[in-house]
Amino acid sequence: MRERFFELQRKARRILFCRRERMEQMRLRRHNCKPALFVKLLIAVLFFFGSTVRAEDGYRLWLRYDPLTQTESQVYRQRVASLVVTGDSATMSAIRAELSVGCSGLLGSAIPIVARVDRDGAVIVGTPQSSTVIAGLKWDRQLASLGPEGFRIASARVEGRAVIVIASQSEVGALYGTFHFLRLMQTQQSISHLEVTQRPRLQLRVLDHWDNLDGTIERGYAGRSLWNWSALPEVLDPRLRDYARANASIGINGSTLNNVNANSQILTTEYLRKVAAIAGVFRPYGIHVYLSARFSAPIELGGLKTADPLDPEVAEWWKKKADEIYGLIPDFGGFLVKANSEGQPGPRTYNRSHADGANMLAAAVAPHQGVVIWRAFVYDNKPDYDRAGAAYAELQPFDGKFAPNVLLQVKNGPIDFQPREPFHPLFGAMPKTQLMPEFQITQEYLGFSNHLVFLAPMWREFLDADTYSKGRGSTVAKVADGSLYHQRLTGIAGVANTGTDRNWTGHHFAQANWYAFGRLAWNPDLSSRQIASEWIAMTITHDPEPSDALTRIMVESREAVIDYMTPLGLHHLFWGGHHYGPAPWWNSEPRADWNPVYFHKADALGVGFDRTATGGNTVAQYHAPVRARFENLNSCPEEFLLWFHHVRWDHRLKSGRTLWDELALHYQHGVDWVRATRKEWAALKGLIDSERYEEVARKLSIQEQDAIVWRDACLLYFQTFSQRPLPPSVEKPAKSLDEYKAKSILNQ
Ligand code: GCV
Repeated sequence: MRERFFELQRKARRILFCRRERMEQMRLRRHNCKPALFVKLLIAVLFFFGSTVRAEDGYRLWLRYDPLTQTESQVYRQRVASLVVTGDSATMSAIRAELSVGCSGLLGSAIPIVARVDRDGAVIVGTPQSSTVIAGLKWDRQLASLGPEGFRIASARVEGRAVIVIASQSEVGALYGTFHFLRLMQTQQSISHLEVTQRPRLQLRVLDHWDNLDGTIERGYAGRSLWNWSALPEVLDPRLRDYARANASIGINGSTLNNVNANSQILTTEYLRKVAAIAGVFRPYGIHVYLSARFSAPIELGGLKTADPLDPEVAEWWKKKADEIYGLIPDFGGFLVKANSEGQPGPRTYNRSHADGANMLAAAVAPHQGVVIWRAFVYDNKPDYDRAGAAYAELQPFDGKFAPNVLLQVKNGPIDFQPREPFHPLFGAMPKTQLMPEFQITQEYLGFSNHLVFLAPMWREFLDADTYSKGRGSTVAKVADGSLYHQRLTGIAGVANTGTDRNWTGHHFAQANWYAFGRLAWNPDLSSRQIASEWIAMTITHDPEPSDALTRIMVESREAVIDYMTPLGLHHLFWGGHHYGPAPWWNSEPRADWNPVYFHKADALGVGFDRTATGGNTVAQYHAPVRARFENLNSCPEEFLLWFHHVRWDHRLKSGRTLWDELALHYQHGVDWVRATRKEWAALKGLIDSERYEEVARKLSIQEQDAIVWRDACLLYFQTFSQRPLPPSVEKPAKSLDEYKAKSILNQ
């Protein structure tokens, strides 16, 4: 409904834009001189080359700035005739460079950079400090109300000239405004009567890199780490700057450089110098560097006998380490910590609480305005326990006990970045703690960088989930942005999907997930459809037909992947270790709660994890109306059915079909969707540059093969329990269960 509304809104805006622009054009034609012949010729030549479908390797991401059509650029050129960006700081220089490359590229010829407003169509960018023109507008109060990173873009008159002003209190805010302005043109919006004010809803918008110091990336599917530690600090890869540009363009303002499964070497002086060099490249783009800190570093680096957070020597070691870091990197963001989780050391090792650990580190960075981001991804091996309830049990009792500069980073769901999970019950359960959602952009459980899966719908579903913690409307988005509990600090993190692959993310469409993360971190209300169509316009095509088809494909993709992987609330059916293909039979991990059989609990009667009072009862961690909805088999949303209930194979669902039949049809639907998508993609041949067309086509064929394996392997395995035939519309499996068990898809 909401998506439909935005689509209609977009269409209406387009019509208005065209009408307004046509009138504007007529008016301008009457008053302005006609372009000289050579300019016309130049534009024509540029447009000829610009409009020819050409090879693209994806490196430029959504910052391509290829020429728009002649009609559009002619209209825009009336408004963008010169660029006035005064100031010599690194950020102002970055703004000048981006605006110049962006405008000149989009409009098909160089737009002059000038020192003064000397014509209509000047675009003025800066702050009241960097620009006397902006200071003269007396926007200070309004800019102050937009906060340090917010901006205003408005059409105005300066010295009798019609101009566009992009202003902020800070230079980084002006940079964000610049990217927003460029995006307006990249997505072909009107810039004739601008009045835009924006401010980010969340303060810390951070990409977490699970990059190891040897250059590998945990759960990375797009090459090696972007940080070349052996060449740093002397050699600065130009790609670092492009990484920073891309992030700034979508408002990301933090980057945690190393894996949460941390190596304490990153905190040695040698590595800190390298980190400082990276921070130097990121700084003009407003990106703060964070580091994952290994809790036992005082032992490994400092030679102490303990890392007990209540030991004064330990606290002193961290304080000195923080002082050293801030000496080298004055705008260092802070520490990210994975403690007492999956073998990592932490305060529980010393019988101290997570709050003890986090607060000790927080005290070390507090004098420097740093933060500690403490991860809530903790679970324990106890007999008969439900892993989904572990983090709540361990952390909720400490609500209100964390220092003011601590944020608790909580994954969107209670297990582990599954294709679908209900929202984590900690959201809405810790009103006195600053909770920071953690998303996984890299597709650990979603077909790596082989499957086309647009993740915005997943994140939307999570942000829109109603926790009911303060009655109806207490959405996760409101918990995260601080509006529900008035938190001082807010933030959101996404585990990055970037690497050294030329196209950054392995799959061209995976770039859209990086983009979507940044856009939602800036404005958690944006619709998936809007984000997808923006990204397509900036990255793939402006042609309305393919754009519409691709937007629909992207928005549908996540549900389709759930269908062929884990429909109806199933979860964690993945092959052990790499988590790529299906292995619902898997039962050989050292911990029970790493095995698919632990999660689906299939037997002759039915399938699913009973998390109600008759089972693990972790449903009780949700607030009353949510709990009741999930708890009752009849009111539980079918997409979470097997997450909360062990359901009989012959149980009838809303469709009137049995659970078994419905399950089988979901799997088949997932495969059908990939096949249909391949056909739709094939129909776009010639409309999309051949390089990206072929690469995506290749990935889609892998996706189809994988979807078939998922369907067959899961249905054959579950059939050994249900003992029921497949419904007639479900295809016969291509291989036997034993064959699927013998080899993971990765080795076929
Ligand atoms: C970085 C999952 C992943 C691990 C990851 C962990 C985490 O378990 O499989 O690779 O470790 O989550 O988020 O800490």
